[in-house]
Amino acid sequence: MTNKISSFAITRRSILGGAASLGGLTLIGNAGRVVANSTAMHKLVAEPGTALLRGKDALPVKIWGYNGMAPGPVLRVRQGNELRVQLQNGIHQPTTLHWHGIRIANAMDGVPGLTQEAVEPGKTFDYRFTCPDAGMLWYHPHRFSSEQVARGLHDHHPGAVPHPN
Ligand SMILES: [Cu+2]
Repeated sequence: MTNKISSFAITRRSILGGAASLGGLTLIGNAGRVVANSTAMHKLVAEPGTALLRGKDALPVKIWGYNGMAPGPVLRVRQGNELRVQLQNGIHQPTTLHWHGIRIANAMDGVPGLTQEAVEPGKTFDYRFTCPDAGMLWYHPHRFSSEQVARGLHDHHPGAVPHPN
């Protein structure tokens, strides 16, 4: 497995196991990266990577992941704080980041053709919003979602974790 360590601001390790089920396949990804209470600009690069299927004879499989990992990093944000994430598109399809279930301004909601233009290959988009509610939520692309999520572009279910003060 390629453990691609990104420029992501890692402040502590997640206790989550790093496994995610995708359409009956179980991927053993990297343990979730947790970014605690940080208002720095974080970077999520949608890009190819590798992961191991579960099993003693598992072989690496090609995936798309955030920072090359599936699932992508856990983003832990204190309720009421701002989350800033730069998405960089390193795959060959347009993509976005949708913040599933988080009550944010439409312009940050990542629905191409409705709330923003899709982020073309090689381009970036800066997401910036305040997390109003405590909860365990997740992020994923909202362009060609059935393919992009299935290939590994998602965080843990749940993933982004605003929590109470
Ligand atoms: Cu969703």
